[in-house]
Amino acid sequence: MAPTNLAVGFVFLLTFSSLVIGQGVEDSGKYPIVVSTWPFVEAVRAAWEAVDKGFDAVDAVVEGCSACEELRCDGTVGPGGSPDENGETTIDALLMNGATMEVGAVAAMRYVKDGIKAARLVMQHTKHTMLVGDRASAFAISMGLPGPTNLSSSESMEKWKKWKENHCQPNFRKNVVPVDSCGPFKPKDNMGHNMGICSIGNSMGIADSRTSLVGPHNHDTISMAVIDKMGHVAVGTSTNGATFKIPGRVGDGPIVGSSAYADDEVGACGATGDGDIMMRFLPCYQVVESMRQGMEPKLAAKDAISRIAKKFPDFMGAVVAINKKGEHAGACYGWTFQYSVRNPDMDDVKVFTVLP
Ligand code: SD4
Repeated sequence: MAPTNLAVGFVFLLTFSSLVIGQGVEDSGKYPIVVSTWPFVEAVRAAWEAVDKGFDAVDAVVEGCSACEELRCDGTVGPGGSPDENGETTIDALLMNGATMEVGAVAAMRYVKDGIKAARLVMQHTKHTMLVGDRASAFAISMGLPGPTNLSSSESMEKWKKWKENHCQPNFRKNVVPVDSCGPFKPKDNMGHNMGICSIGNSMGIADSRTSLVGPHNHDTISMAVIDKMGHVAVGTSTNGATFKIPGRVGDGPIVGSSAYADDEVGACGATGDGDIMMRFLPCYQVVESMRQGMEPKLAAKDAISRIAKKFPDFMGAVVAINKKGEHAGACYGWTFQYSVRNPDMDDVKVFTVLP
């Protein structure tokens, strides 16, 4: 969450929403229900309004995620945030229908600000699952979305200029020379493996380089799950990814099973955090499959997170799990996580806080 928004957001939460604090929070459920990563209260309200009116889960997810893109939630959803090494903003988004297991995704999409609507176009009007880069933008525009649009904002440009002035530090490169400038970069010689010596990643230290790049202030994705009145489940994710990423980078956002997963027979999961690490573990697929085997949402969420933490003790991330009864729980590692819920028992969106 952007630091400037933190204080305002906290007052807002206390005033308009219940704030529930607890570790591995779980709540007995009901549906329809909307669950979203982070205190993206307006997005959850938009999805709730849709599902309460009778929209199906897929369309409610699109309404909710679109609201966040328009609001540019925390600067990390929609246009105008997370500049890459070239100062450009790109968008990753995913939509999954848990009734049909159809998926639509766009990755590293340029010039189009409506990520989740582009993902819906891929799902509903192609036989593919994911389109990437400029070709994803061209497809989205050809199918009626506005563009080409400059996705930068004065904030993203300002952030990028400061980073350039700081010799492009920190950055996502490793095992390259030079280490202290903006490049051009070349692979570092004597990496070790050519000579039968075990190389342990980055000589600067993986932990140090990641923690300075990935943190609560530059890593908030909306990942939303909805169960509609018919009991159908859908999920969606939208993000502009990681700040100062290498152009071409695709995060976990559009990777099905990583940032989100849904199956009508079981429930759903949404994830947020260090996507470069998380996508190696498909945590949301893991959560849904664990629930299928009978695990409660709380245990399934904790298990998926601890599998990652065991291998990457410096990673930051969280998942929120929801079963088909509407019971939900979150788990996190490396940071405090919040997720938002609206169900028929609540007067308004409730924000749950999960401690690491
Ligand atoms: C990514 N997971 O691109 C996303 C970013 C994010 O909270 O903010 N997650 O790595």
